[in-house]
Amino acid sequence: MTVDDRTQAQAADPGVQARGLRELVDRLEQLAGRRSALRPASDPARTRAARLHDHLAGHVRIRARSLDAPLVVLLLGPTGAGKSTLFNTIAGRAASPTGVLRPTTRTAIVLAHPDDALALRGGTLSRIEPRRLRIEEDPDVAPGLALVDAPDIDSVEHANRDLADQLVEAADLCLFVTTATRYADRVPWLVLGRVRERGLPLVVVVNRLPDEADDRREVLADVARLFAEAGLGGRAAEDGSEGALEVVGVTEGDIDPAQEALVAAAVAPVTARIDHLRADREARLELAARALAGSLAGLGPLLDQVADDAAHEAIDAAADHRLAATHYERSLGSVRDAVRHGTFLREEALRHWQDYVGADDITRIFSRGIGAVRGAIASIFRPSTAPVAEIREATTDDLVAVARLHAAEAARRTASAWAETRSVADAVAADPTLWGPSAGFDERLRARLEDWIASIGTDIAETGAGKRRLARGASIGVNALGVGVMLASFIHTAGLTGTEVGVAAATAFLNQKLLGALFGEAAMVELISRARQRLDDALVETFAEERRRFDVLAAVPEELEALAADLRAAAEETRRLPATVPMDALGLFRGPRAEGATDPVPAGAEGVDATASSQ
Ligand SMILES: Nc1nc2c(ncn2[C@@H]2O[C@H](COP(=O)(O)OP(=O)(O)OP(=O)(O)O)[C@@H](O)[C@H]2O)c(=O)[nH]1
Ligand SMILES: [Mg+2]
Repeated sequence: MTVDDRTQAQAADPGVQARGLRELVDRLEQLAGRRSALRPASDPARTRAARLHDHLAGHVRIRARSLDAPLVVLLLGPTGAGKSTLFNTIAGRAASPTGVLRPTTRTAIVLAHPDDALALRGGTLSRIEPRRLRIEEDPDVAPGLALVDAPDIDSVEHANRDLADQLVEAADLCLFVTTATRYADRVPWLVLGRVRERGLPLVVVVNRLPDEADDRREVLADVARLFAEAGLGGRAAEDGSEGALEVVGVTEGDIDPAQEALVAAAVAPVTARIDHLRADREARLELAARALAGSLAGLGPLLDQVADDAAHEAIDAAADHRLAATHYERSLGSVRDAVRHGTFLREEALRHWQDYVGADDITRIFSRGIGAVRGAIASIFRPSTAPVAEIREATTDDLVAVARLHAAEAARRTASAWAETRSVADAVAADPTLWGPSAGFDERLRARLEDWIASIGTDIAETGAGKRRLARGASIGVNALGVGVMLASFIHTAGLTGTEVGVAAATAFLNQKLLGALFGEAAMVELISRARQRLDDALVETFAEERRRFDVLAAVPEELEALAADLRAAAEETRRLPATVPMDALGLFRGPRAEGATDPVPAGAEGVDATASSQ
């Protein structure tokens, strides 16, 4: 037997298929979880993500474990169609309030045998909010089938529609209730589209039909025609021919006010189907298998849609990040310009420095040659009077101010662009501080600048170490030299354009002469370029920090791309499932007990296989 033969044999083995299916469901549920965790960016995407979750947890998982779990028959339709009235008629009591005020039903009302109630709560109906779920336990109804009265699908109540949608994902059979006058309404077709996509077996119940037989026939034929036009013409029969959609008529009857129900005979065509399913386990299994097959066939398209959502969001998220990056880079560029040309420096601070350096003396000395400069330096500078603190402070203040201005500009531009962008508008609206620089911006930048100035001091000490120059430098004072290097980082002759004359140019000239004389030309250039680099690093870090406030609000494109790819791969996998899995493996999907096998299978348990031989 070759590996291929073995793989094929395994693929044909119903036990392997059933296990494989359950493993696939586990992985799909993880994917659905990842999708929700990555916060879908729009309402439709949210709806689809929730649908995938509800569908996997409420139906596929339950049926992949056991076809014997209680069959869920759902009464669905527009408000006032008479769903609750039908429900009460079948229940034989006023279990679900009916009414003239629309909409009436706001919770899912479930009629089930007490043995089934636990399985339903822990399984099919586990994703329904407990306050929106009422299980009417009735020991007199046969176990194995739960009848659910749903809220309407067309009311103004969003919560009603959401709940009805959740129930559609969980059901095994949909009894779509409409009336002789309502069946052509537009809204229900949206929900019916999902019923079709999801492969949910469907029976249409046309309530309140006229008495006259011809009129009744005419209405029912028209209903069948409309449903067929909408692609709901019924499933393909075994022989490949198109099976007719089941359309069941209920003639308008008198209401029994005590039971809020019709006389039992009026709804006989509906009750007959339910009674048949209740009485015949094989019929239930066949329907459950059909519902599972439909579910599996519908998974591929749904997974693809959710993958598309994730892929679109990845593109949007990348654009959001790019937008923030563009604005912050532009603003950082403006700060760099200001730094490079020293345009933010106050003239008075520069003058102060010049006075200290003794501009007049030094120019005179320079004219006599470099040797004289070295000899005279110590006598010119008066370390005790160096305006180190003042100039540092003025420079830091000015640099912080110019950086804040541009950080504010970047924040304002990014926030206003994001406010217009669907994927991030809510995040911007929720945090008004995004429109300006972050709280503590000044303090953080100031601390970085202090570190920067300290690093210049260290660099000067190291550059001059062991050299005669240090002695001269030391006599001037490392701090004073530090100010020289600091100023030279902003303004030096190479960075000045021809138009920048006056105090800035003069200071640059003096600084360079002085530092060059002390450390040598090459070491001076090194000192200044290292100082400039470290200053740039501090600014880059500060602006990155500012931008990060935006970045954390937008999705991570790579995560969404990976999710989309995984969802697409999973969709392909569902398409490769043999269409006949549930039917061929019928025995394996049956629950541990014959009639009314109702205990929910604990997560991860392989209870279904163990009982295969006993079925
Ligand atoms: N006379 C008569 N009234 C009916 C019939 N079927 C329903 N009704 C009435 O129609 C109204 C609406 O019926 P419900 O059963 O509450 O309708 P629903 O589909 O459950 O409506 P929602 O819960 O709002 O979605 C009630 O006043 C019922 O008494 C019928 O065959 N004959
Ligand atoms: Mg109702």
